[in-house]
Amino acid sequence: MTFNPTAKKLFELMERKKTNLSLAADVSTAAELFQLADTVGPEICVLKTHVDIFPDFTPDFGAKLRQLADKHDFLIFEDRKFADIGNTVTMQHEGGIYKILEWADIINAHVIPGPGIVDGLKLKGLQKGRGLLLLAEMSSAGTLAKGEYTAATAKIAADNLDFVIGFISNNPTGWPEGPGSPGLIHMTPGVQMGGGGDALGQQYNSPQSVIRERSSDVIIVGRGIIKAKDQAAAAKEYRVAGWSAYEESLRHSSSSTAPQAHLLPVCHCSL
Ligand code: S5P
Repeated sequence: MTFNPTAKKLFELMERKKTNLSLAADVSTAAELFQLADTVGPEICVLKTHVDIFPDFTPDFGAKLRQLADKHDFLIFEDRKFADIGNTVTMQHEGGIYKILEWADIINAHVIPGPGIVDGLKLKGLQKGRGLLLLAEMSSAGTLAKGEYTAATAKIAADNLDFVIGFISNNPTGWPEGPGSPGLIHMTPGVQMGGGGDALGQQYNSPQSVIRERSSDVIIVGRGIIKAKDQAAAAKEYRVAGWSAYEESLRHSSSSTAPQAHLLPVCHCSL
């Protein structure tokens, strides 16, 4: 069970808004991002950003996004994928022009450097109540994040339950040693209604497959929504598909002897 305040906020807002949809807001400008966040905000639990893709980034970026997060009740996840030694990631998290620590509720990291990366991010993140997702698997073809690497990631998470809130995963139900410590959240990218992939190795599964068959908790959807003619309608469609699959999982698990990891957030009473 995670003891992190951001995890608690996330579980509560998912239940309140009936959504396990995270939008991967990979648009071309910050102006478009703010517009998109305002349009689809009511449908999502988490807005995922790549702040370094915006040519019109300004120092008030974080404050503007936080206003939208408060307006629509969602969390902000900066998909920075930190991957360096502890000392360096501490500076990357807090400093530079983006000042991610100031505005992102959730960040993520590769564990390729070993557990020191978690210590480095925790140094400033813990006191601000931020949460960390570890990349245990990836959605792209030929990923090296599998098997022993995934198991080692789960172990690092288990050793840091004050700060690690869960994983970026692809198929937690297939992990040989189970999907990590109870209560950790699984967020899965590579989601589109029709499945398929893109020309650069991305691989898609449907919301139903990701939540029901692969036992994830949150679907991360980018181009499935961004490229739709009606983004609000597409976001609603993904929210309904994701949430009904999640509810089916809950019903199924309550009648099974082996509850899935994503049931445990419901008993967040001890957080
Ligand atoms: O393994 C991964 C991990 C991540 S965070 N595969 C991914 O695709 N992502 C991110 O999810 C990626 O950086 C992008 O922001 C989003 C997927 O976008 P889509 O347009 O393919 O849905």
